[in-house]
Amino acid sequence: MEYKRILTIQDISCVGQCSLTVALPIISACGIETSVLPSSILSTHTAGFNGFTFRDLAGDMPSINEHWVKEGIFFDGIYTGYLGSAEQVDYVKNIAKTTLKQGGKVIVDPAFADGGKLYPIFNDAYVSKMKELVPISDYLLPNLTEACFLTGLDYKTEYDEDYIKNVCLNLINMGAKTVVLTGVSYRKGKTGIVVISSQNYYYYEHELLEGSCHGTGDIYASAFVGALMSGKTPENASQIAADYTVECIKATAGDKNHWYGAKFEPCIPYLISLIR
Ligand code: PXL
Repeated sequence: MEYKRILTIQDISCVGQCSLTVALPIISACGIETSVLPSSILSTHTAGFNGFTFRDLAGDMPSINEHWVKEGIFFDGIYTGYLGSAEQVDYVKNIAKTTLKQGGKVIVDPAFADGGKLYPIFNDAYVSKMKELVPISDYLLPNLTEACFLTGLDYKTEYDEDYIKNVCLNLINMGAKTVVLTGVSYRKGKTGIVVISSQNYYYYEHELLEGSCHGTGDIYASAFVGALMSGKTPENASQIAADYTVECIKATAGDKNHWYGAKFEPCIPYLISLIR
C-alpha cells in the first residue's frame, strides 16, 4: 500500500478528547502519516466546561504555510475541523491551494454547531465565512445542524428522506463534491449516515445508543479520513467510521464521570481490524 500523508487543521483542546487529540491517534492508527496545524489552543473543549481559555493561532498560519511551500511539502489529503476564527478560512484555503498534491482530497468537517445551536465562540459571521470551504471540499462532513446553517434551510428534528436529500443537494449546489451527513435518523432507535454526490444516494443505518457523548463527531470524521486515505470507498469509509464510533460510545456508556468525551482509545484495535 502506498504510504500517505495528510494534514489536519483543527484545535488542540488540551483536555476533553476532541479535535487534534482524537484525530492524530486515530488517523495514525489507520497507517496514515498525520501532520498537524493547530488552529487554536483551549484548556478544554467548550461543551460543558466553564471558564476555558482560548488562543487563536491564525497569526501563525501564513508563515507556517510559507515555510512548507519553501520546503516543497505536499499532502495527499487535508482534513479541516474546528477552526478558531473566520480569519483562518482564507489561510486554510491558501494552504489547500499551495500544499495539496495533485489528486489529493480536501475533507471539511464544519465543526461549528450541533443540536440546532452554534458552539459558544461562533456567530453568523463565522458561518458565513465557513461557506467558502464548501466549494473546495471533496468530502463535506456536516451534521444536520451545520448543514442547515450552511444552506440557510430550516433545521428539523423530524423529517423524511426528501428533506435530507434536499439539504444535501443544496450543499452539492454550493460546490461540495460529496456530502457525508451524520446523525440521520429515519426511525426510532436507529440513526445513520447519508453519503450523497450528484449521482449517488447511500444510507448506512445503525443502532442509536442512549445518551450521546461529546466528541463523537471528531471520532467519526477522523476514522472516515483514516479509512478513506487507506483506500476504502467513501461508502465503506462512512460505514467503518460509524461502526467504530458506536463501539466508542458503548465503551463509554454508563460511566458518569466520563461525560466530556468518548473512550475511543481502547477501541482502536477494533478500528484497525475494520481497516484491514
Ligand atoms: O468536537 C467539536 C469541538 C472541537 N473543539 C472544541 C469544541 C468542540 C465542540 O464543542 O468545543 C474546542
